[in-house]
Amino acid sequence: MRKFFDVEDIGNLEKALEEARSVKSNPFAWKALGENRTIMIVFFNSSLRTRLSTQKAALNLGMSPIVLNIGQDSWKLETELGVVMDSDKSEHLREAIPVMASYCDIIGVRSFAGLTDREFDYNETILKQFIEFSGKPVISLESATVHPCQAFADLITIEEYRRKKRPKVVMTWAPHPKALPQAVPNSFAQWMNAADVDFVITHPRGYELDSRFAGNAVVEYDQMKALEGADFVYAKNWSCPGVTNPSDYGRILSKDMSWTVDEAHMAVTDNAFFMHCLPVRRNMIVSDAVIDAPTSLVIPEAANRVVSVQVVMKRMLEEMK
Ligand code: AN0
Ligand code: CP
Repeated sequence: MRKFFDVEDIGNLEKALEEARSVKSNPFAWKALGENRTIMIVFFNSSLRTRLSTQKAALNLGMSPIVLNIGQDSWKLETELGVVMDSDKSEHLREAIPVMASYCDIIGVRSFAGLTDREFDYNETILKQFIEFSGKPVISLESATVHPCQAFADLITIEEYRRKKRPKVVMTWAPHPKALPQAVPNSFAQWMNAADVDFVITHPRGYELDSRFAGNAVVEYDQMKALEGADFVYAKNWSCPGVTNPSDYGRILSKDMSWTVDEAHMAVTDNAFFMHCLPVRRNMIVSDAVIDAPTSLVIPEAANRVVSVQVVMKRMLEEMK
């Protein structure tokens, strides 16, 4: 595996889930694989889970992690090609990437969407430079349009908790005070479309996800109707993807608090489990009662972040042998 970005990169999902189960039940079984190997974990943005789970998974595999926070620990990096570098950015990705790559065997990158230039974001301009200029396997740790380690962990969690062969999974938009990227809902949609689940997306009009990720998923604009009979409720805020109106890209179109997932929303489900990738704003995205209920999976879901990224790194290491 040279890159982990799309659901296709992991291949057969049943096989991946089986591998996740063995990694979870025996996390140190592949400790020899990572001997004398290094993963460079590069952050352009904040993180709690991704930073810690990726390091933990590397250690489980016997690999050494190096973490770099761009702009805090390093020089500020220019990401656009062909510009006159007269701003506060001292170094270009074009040099920084091959230098970082020369110190490691795998690179993981977190670089959020800027939410101002749709083309720059949706072309994955930064991640593509990492793939092109590093010559090393690259893992997206949430790049402009995708967060595959999260979606894989979400799928592992659904597989662990499902009470039906083909559960109904509803992804609902929820309000948030700041404009957030579409990476999490994009990847979740892409992975759910590939999985054996009955998948429904609900959001206010204008929040339609790019068809590259939403595929043929059912979109129901009536949130309550969408939630009826759900087995899993996956809440997430995202800003306008700019599909119907490109000039709205990255904007907040609604702060409608009636979309906050509370007990009234959960009451129409089939005693659904609640999921969120975290970090979550309480009483904006979800009420205290719902996130604190025994049906909330947010903590086991976060714990599975070690498992998902460990499967990915394990496969990359196996190909290096
Ligand atoms: C980010 C997002 O919505 O993409 C990271 C989520 C994993 N969330 C925030 O910035 C709050
Ligand atoms: N879910 C997730 O990626 O969390 P962090 O932003 O804290 O890494």
